[in-house]
Amino acid sequence: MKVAIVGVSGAVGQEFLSVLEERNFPMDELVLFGSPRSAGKKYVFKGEELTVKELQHNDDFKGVDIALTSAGASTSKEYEKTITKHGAIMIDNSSAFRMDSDVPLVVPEVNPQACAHIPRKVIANPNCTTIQLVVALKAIENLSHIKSVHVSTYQAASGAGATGMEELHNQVQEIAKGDMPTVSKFQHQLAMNIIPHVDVFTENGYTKEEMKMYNETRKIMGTDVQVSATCVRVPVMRAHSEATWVETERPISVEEAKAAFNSAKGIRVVDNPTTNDYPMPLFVAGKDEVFVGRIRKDLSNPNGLTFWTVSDQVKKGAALNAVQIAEYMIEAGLIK
Ligand code: 11C
Repeated sequence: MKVAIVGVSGAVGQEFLSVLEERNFPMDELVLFGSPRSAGKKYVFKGEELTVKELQHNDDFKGVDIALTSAGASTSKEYEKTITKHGAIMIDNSSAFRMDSDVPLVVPEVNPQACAHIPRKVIANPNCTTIQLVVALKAIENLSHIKSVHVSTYQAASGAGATGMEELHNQVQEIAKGDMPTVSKFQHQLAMNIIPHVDVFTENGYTKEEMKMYNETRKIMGTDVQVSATCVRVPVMRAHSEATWVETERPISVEEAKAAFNSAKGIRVVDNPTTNDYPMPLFVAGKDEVFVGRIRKDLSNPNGLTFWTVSDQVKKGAALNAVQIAEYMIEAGLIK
């Protein structure tokens, strides 16, 4: 098994390295690709130093079985054929192909069966906000069909990559020194602030990030669920949080929901108001699961339930989900 990482110098690329090592992913060889700027950089994997090759239109992907790509949507579009032409399966973390009808959009806890049909040899990894939402929704959908979802996100700086995290870190230091914080990556100062604006606005007044939650959730769940999202950037370094309200066909009790979350794959329930226990980004950063807490009835709707989720955006929201797709495909005999 030969694996390639494309975009290895970015936040998700670096996370691919640590997730593959942490999970002892079954492979014989790992090759790293990056932009001309990161070509030549060296990274250590399992004690071995690997050098980043420049991503180019050549035959470098000959012999590669799985390519984990996270170099932005335009790079993914430009290099799709170069990566897949010799048979490599491209598991792509960008938004380039997510809504293409011939590309499955996969969260292994929800719709692994979609991996069986890959006419373009491309599988898309959903947006991080969608991944944690659908892992939680699936547990409820198994009890009763979800008709609608309202969700408000609290998204960490990590969603904007390494430069987003760096900007928040620098702003905190600048403020502590009494200097004016430097703003470049985000639309406004993020430290000591929240910004109700992630990605660009679309014609209907929602942002692209909010529309990704609408479209991607429907594609992954394979249902007609209605989704209305408000996506907000918060001054947290890593791990996104979401407050979610669902309306189901029949009323679901808190006990039923808790039992369903407890037995669902990929979920850890932390929900004990008497001891102030609920998921928080500070404690979820670096962990694999989607953490669920604050499970309660929606007071405005007898068929409504509300809960709070937190998940590491760089890990389950990106690199880990892609690696889990690859693991599923190997287990299911869909690769080799
Ligand atoms: C953020 N969710 O937090 C975005 C980043 O479609 O893969 C991920 C963008 C994407 O800013």
